[in-house]
Amino acid sequence: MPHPPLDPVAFYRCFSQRVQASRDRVKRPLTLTEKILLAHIHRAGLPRDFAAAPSADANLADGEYVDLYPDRVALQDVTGQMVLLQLLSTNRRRAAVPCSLHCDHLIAARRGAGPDLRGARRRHKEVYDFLTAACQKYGITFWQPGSGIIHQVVLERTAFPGALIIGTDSHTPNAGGLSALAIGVGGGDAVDVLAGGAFNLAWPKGIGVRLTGRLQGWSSPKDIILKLMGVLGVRGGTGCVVEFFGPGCANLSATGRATITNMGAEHGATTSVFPYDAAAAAYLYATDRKAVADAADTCAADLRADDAVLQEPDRYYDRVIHLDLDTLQPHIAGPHSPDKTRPIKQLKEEVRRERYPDKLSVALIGSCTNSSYEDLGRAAHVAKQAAARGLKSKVPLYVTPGSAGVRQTAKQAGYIRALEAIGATVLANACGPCIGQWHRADPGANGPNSILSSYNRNFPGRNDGQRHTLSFLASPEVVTAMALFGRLSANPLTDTLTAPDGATVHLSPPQAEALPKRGLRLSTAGHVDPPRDGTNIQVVIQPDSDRLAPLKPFPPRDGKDFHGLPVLLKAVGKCTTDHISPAGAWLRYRGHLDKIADNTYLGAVNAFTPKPGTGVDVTQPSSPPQLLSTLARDYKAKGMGWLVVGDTNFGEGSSREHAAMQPRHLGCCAIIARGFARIHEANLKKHGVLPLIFDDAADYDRVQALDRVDVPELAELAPDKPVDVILRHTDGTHERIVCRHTLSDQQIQWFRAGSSLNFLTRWENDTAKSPSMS
Ligand code: MIC
Ligand code: SF4
Repeated sequence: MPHPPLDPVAFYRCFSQRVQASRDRVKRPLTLTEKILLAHIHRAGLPRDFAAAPSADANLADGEYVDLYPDRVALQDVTGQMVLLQLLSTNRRRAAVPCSLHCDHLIAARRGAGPDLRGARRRHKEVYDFLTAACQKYGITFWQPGSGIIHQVVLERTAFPGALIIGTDSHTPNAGGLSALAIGVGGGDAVDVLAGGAFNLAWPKGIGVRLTGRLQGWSSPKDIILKLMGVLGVRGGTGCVVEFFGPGCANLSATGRATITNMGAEHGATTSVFPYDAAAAAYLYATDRKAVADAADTCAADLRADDAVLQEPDRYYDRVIHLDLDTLQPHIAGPHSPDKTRPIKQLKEEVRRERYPDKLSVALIGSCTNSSYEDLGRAAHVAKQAAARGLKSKVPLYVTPGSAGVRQTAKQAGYIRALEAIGATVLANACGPCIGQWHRADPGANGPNSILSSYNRNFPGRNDGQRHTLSFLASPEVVTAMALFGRLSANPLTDTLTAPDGATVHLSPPQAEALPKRGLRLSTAGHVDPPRDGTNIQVVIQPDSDRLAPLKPFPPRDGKDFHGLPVLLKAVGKCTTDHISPAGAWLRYRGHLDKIADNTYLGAVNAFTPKPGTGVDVTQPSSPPQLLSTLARDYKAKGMGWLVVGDTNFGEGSSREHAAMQPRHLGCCAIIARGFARIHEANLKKHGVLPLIFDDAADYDRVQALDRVDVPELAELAPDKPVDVILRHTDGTHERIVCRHTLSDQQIQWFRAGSSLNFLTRWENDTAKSPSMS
């Protein structure tokens, strides 16, 4: 049965009561993050229904695990396949909470929206049919290909202030622009919640970002997050929620705020959030949700940090950063990392010094982080100035609108026409080149070249699969302007263009309204609501399919210590999920674990071999290096487990649980790293791989190519207890090193059971056998 629509009046009444109860209990003012988390904590033994359960005690200790009950779950088509395959292996008959699935990642950019969509429907029919049937079965709303990118659609339709949302995509924090606490998770977390369990989260620290002033000229919300990326780096937000406050917030639209919270995924924060106010309400009106705004208005004070927090932020946030929007310059990030940022005016000199290819080969605007009506409006304003003087983009320029609603409204406003007038190709409302779904045809692609986009990630190989492409990030308006210059070293704020008639053209700063006067044109087409009863719907997977395969449970751990594990890979430097399980062409195998496992660690740089993605066979060290997936399969066939050694922020980037399931499927027992990205670490725990952290980061250097590694005393594994690891070197010597871990009692049980899903299904079976527990 579909879930009943949100009752905003009941939600906000209850929200306020819970916030008040929590404040009384902890006896101090609360941040917005704390309010939303406390309002969604579950106390064992109480009904889970939001309206029924009072909020529980929490001592708000950083890092302590709490059980939360989210209001909604969002899935997309490539991570969603694994979620639904896991759900099929439980006894669940219907998703326990409202959920939507969005078809956005599989649509490849080739010729433009129409043909690309038709191509995707043909090529991915089997997967779309599977997703449709599984959504119908579990009562999940299905958003068809073309309806939009998950985070823009969630913002437009289902997110609401004060909500706790989880989504199987790292950019789920986008909804923080509308004052929801929206957290990117791996599929395993979504399965737990859809199956009726809790979302287990380590209590985050708080980073407060105080905004003052108003953006000027070419500066935009993208520059706020790019600036912040420079301050925090790709790890600076780890374990924290970034909460914005201060008078500058009022000058940003909800979609502009969403750009900032979306890209917060790049500094590793659990999520980011803005307070609720008139701009958020305006967005609710524009997306046909006046009733939600009216109800939220009744408890607006509970949808922002308490006044005492705002007066003394240093007392209540672990760190406070101040950004003055009046003086903020437009920024550009890149290449290869989103935290390599600088004001545009500094890039010219750097291009020369670093010998970055100056000629831009492609420019792209859109992606979930910058594809709103306002974004397209500002880009179109630049395009209009150029078109009026007969200028065209000097490089191919691609545009991905965020949703069908944005596209339609932008079309009506003339934005699409303005962009097409300078030569832009408008692609489907989908991820496309942002995730390597891009049939790049320009000649520039064949060697080192520079591309510029308004996307959020720029890891090597991400967009076009070519590690030699240098990818830079900026706001949509800056990308559009730079496309007119065709040069990376151009500064559209100061440089001039020459029109075909010889006249000098100086682009003036972009201007556009945040929202159309009559609201966004949201159509009812594009989504399929589930039937009242889907229990009898059959979800068919063809036995010979290379796209989908039912999941076999991972074997439980046998209780023995790990002994003599070879080191499959010692990753050097950045090892993102794009290095561990690349996307692009591999996205088609996201529903087939064994097939996609062939790409495992394909992009990882191994300390022991010259070519990324390869490793040395410890059983035949003189043989040539092999593909890591082949080597892992070989060890597995020989009955040998193995481990991986990683550097800092291991598994940075996406939420894809494939990056944990694939190694597990191929026999990975443990990963020892200098540190993990939050979602990847959670995914490893969920799928029964032991994530260990070098207590002394320098011990990373002790690991040698042909070492065999023991992890003794696994039976003693306990929360907060260090774990000894023994490195046995080939010269007969050994070294004992100390590792830490962040496993809770429950997560240790998952490890022993082989995975959290094994643990869940065992629990379900026990519950079914014992009527007294049902
Ligand atoms: C991404 O931007 O990397 C993705 C593709 O959206 C991923 C999800 C995935 O790998 O399916 C993410 O960010 O979580
Ligand atoms: Fe899609 Fe790119 Fe956003 Fe990921 S970051 S959801 S691939 S648009």
